[in-house]
Amino acid sequence: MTTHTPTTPTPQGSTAPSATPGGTAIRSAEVLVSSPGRNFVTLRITTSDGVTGLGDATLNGRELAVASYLRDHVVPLLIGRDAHTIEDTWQFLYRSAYWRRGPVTMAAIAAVDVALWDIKAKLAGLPLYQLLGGASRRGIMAYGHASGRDLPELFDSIRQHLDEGYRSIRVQTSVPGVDAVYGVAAQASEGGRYDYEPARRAPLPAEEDWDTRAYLRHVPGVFEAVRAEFGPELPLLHDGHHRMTPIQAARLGKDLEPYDLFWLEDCTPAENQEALRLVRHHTTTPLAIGEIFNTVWDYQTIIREQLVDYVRSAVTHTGGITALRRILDFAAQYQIKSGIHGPTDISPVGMAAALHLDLAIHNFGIQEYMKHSPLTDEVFRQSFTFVDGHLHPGDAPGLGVEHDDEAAARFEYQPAYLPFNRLKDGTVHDW
Ligand code: EZ4
Ligand code: CO
Repeated sequence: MTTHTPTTPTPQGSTAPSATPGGTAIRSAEVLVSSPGRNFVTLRITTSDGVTGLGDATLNGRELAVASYLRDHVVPLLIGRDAHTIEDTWQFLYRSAYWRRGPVTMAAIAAVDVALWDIKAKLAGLPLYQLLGGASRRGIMAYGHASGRDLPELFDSIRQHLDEGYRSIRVQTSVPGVDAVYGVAAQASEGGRYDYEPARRAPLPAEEDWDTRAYLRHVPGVFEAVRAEFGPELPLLHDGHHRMTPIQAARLGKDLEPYDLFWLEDCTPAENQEALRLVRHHTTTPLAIGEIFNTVWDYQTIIREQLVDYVRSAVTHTGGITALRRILDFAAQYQIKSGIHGPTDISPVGMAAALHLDLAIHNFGIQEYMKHSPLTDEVFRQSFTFVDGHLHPGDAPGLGVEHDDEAAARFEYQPAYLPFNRLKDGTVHDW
């Protein structure tokens, strides 16, 4: 900011770089909260020429905190700023808040960042990936979520995903003696689709149970059965969802080696980066981590010591395209690839942002992709395609997603919580 000639103070009192000619000053910014099947928070920025950009600000189970952060503390700072100054706006929001990092702050910054990239690409008349360096591949390999309470149900779910065009599959399974387990559909919903939605719309979180020893005994046999049924080629993934200690994770990684996993995700709680050293020394099963990380600092040790193989951050929870691009460029120097978070709590806006980044970067690994519900698709009109296991963001200018306000008005916000876990003796455990 100091290198800029001081300009007339903008309405928010800062000397932001002056708006370039052509009507790119930000005229308004709206926070749109809707619940088409599940809750989404969307930021829409409009320039003085009426060009709009969208950003996803959804933080599953804590949605209104980000809506307030944006509405009460960020939107007033955006009015009058030059929509083209993406980097300056990112630095301004990150540094001027003084209170740095954290999921709420970084989700809010991400929404602004992505909306400004959308606007810049629309003004250029180009799909966003062209501004990020252009396409580095023809399509984006995506994996879906198969699950089952027993092997026949799991095999059905895998076959269904193959029929839907998936060519890489995450496998989650019930554990004998444990009633409700993360990532396993309670039942085959109408139409036979296993639809697992982690955030339950209710005033209180659902309670699930957990037993790590039972899990460690059960899971290797499941992967042995899946390999026997589906053969050696199908890429298989598994999510440990932060439940193991380092030594337990090391054992699971070793036990799963014969089944050639694409990755084992979130094997230990993510806060302690050093925990991955022990796991890494004991197993060649590839590791993925980071869906709950917010900044590059959460990856500092992990990337420098090459303790994982895939970075799992979402564009939406890590400060946007600007910040995730930096994390992935850092990771690339250590042969670590992307595995961008993409469950249904990332809105179609957040998914589109991920796809443009996936297409452009060199160190792309895989993209998580759970199809959104038909209700969600009514509110968010998308232009991405999914063919033979590969996604493509499409070639519409910008992100390629439009928000239908009329449709959104039919779906009011409903309180929703992620479940949580207790061990058999009642102790709260990582979920
Ligand atoms: O539980 O996004 O890999 N994917 C996941 C997700 C997370 C949810 C939490 O909001 O672990 O399903
Ligand atoms: Co996960």
